[in-house]
Amino acid sequence: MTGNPSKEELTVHGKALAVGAVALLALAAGCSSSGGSGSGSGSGTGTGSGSGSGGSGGKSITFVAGKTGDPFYITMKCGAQAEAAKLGEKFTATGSADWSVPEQVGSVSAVTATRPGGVLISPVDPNSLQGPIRTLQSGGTKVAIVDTTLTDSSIGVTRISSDNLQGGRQAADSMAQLTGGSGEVVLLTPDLTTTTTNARIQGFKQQLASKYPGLRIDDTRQVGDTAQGAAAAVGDELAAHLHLVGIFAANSQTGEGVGTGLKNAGRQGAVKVVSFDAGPQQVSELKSGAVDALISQDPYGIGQQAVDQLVNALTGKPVTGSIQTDLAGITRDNVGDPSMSRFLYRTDCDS
Ligand code: T6T
Repeated sequence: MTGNPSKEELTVHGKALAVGAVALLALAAGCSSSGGSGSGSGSGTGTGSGSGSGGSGGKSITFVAGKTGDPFYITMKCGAQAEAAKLGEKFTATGSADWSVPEQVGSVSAVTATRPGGVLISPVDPNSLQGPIRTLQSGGTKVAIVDTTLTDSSIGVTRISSDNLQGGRQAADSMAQLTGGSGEVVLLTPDLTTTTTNARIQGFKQQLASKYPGLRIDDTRQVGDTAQGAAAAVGDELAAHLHLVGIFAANSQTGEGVGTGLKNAGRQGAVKVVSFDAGPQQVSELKSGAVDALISQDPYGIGQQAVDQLVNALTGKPVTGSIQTDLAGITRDNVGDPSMSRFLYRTDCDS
């Protein structure tokens, strides 16, 4: 991979980050294409038309996002697209606007019909996408599973993601520091099927059980993958738990809603918030004080590395079967640090 080298102080893999006062604990794919001279359009299925003079012999690489408008996937697309362009490979991106099994199954079928050389995909469900992705593979396409995972870990030539279990533990460390390690906390998650958010919740719970017995989880709420769902849940939780000291939101959308929910209830600042991811709105809420810490991923690097591995697979070079990318703990104290910039997500590839 050609991304920024891991900085020792930012690398999580078991190490806590110590940056700032709160010891830190620690894309649309809207369908675009590049590499060669590709172009793509809209949501649904993107098709590229680049000339692709790269080592794979003109085969294209396609990204299937979990949710096209999500800054996490937009940033992943930017990394994949830049890497494909660098290697001279054709690139297209597709996906659906919602986190939806039927829509992603439709995207995979449409992509399968185009017989791409390689596909990087974040499956929105660990089981329902297995059949369609096996069919894609059996047509000769090399597959990289990125971010979320499948139950059958033999599918794909490589799996690339953050260490989400460790990220959940890191979020718990952050919560303990922010709250002094005692009181009631609530966990918000989009659903109970997404592998990444499940691992984060599991890591958070494990860390509380082993290190912070004074922090008690009062509720784990499924709020849907929307800020509105999270904001409404925060209102309910504040009414039900008068002594709430903290909220952990397991991804961007849930994190975006927490600040609104707290502001609506006049409890901003009184309840500490740790959220996964670092979309622009999350970063702005961190700066304004609505949110206290972000556990951020490196989606750009995930996209870059997936393209590298797919090109290796297509050109007969050795492929790394499993890659974990870095996490970073971001607070008001370190958010402006240049070393954090690769952990801040984008809403377009030109910024
Ligand atoms: O947290 C990311 C991603 O890792 C997860 O699988 C789904 O939610 C996000 O896209 C953020 O919204």
